[in-house]
Amino acid sequence: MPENESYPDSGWTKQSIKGDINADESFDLLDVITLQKWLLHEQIELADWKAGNLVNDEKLNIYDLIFMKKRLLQS
Ligand SMILES: [Ca+2]
Repeated sequence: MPENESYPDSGWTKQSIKGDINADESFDLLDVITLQKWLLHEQIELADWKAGNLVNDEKLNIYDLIFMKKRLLQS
């Protein structure tokens, strides 16, 4: 197998997945729930808030949550 076809399992530069704010390496409903809770000022920490910054404005807010929900529904 050519080297560039080996699947990124180990040894690849870790990049944050868009929307993966709890940094568990997948974007799913849990991330939406986490952001929602965070927006409601619950005492939770976002592991990677920048991953949730889907509307690129350097802020994390309700618009990102809406985007995130849309993305989830499309996947
Ligand atoms: Ca996640």
